[in-house]
Amino acid sequence: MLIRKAPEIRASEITDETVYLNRRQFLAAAGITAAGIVGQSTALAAIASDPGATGRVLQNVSESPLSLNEAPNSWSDVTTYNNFYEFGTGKSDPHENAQAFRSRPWQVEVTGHCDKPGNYAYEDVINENILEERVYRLRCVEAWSMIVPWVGIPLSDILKKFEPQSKAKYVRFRTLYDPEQMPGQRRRILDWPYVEGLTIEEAMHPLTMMAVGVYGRVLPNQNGAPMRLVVPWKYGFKSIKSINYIEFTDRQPKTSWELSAPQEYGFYANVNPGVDHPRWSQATERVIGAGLFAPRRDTLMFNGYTEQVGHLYSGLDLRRNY
Ligand SMILES: Nc1nc2c(c(=O)[nH]1)N[C@H]1C(S)=C(S)[C@@H](COP(=O)(O)O)O[C@H]1N2
Ligand SMILES: [Mo]
Repeated sequence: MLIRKAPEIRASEITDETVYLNRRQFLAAAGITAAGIVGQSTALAAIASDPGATGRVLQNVSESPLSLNEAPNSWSDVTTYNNFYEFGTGKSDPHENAQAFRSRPWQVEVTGHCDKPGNYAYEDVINENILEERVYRLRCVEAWSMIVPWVGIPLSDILKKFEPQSKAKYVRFRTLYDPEQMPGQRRRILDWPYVEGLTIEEAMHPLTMMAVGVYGRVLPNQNGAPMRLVVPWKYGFKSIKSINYIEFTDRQPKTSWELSAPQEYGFYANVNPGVDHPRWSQATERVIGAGLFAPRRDTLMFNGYTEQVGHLYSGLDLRRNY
């Protein structure tokens, strides 16, 4: 992955000091208690007046106690500063090149060690009546971060429907392969299609979610419509977008970045400020939207989720298993 030098940062990113309402403030302003509501996303209230926000509003979104109590980045940060190499390697390429992408109708192939394999329609995989909003920090391996109000379903709820067998030790995911729609796939930047994987324990962990929306609305294409993984304690590249294939397997799957540069990217990719990328430090991160002169933020072990996920890695050498 490329890191940009300061002169390549667009002016719009620097001046984008958009409405940094404290989350509690906007909850109060919207007349909503911290206990949460069902029916409308609270983040949605914060951007109700943002003319840039697009996409169908998702109904029946409940607030999750697993959310960070921090203000999310702006709609514009979340939907125009993206990594999605199928649509180009620049940060604004996905937003520019994914507009015409057909993310509906959508089929997902489910295969491997489970009792209910098959081809499922989006609607069979995602029950839009049980959506949750989860405000998580996204920490990219390139050492930048932002806070995103995702909407989705715990991945475990989805995977259980396919009835995984005891031989299912890992779950492998794949992005759609369609070079006609995805111009980045016409160039050999990666060995397409993009593939990712998790251990079954990681996949079933309550923090792991399948996102289908952001800011209370259907996920924009550039964010991985119609469904993408969100694994908040791992580097962003684990959160594979536009998934159309899920496989239960007994062998640790190879992932796209591991295949492309095994000395730089491993299977686990847990956020770890103590293990530097061979080409840059992982100790701190640039906070998107904070302004050019804002101090960098200290990166936290497991992106701040040590208490919740640390046990998954007891006995694992995190320096070797990067
Ligand atoms: N299929 C696919 N999924 C992907 C990527 C990609 O290039 N292709 N980029 C990853 C990286 S590096 C990051 S940081 C996140 C970015 O998610 P966002 O653009 O929604 O913030 O998506 C991840 N998922
Ligand atoms: Mo990333």
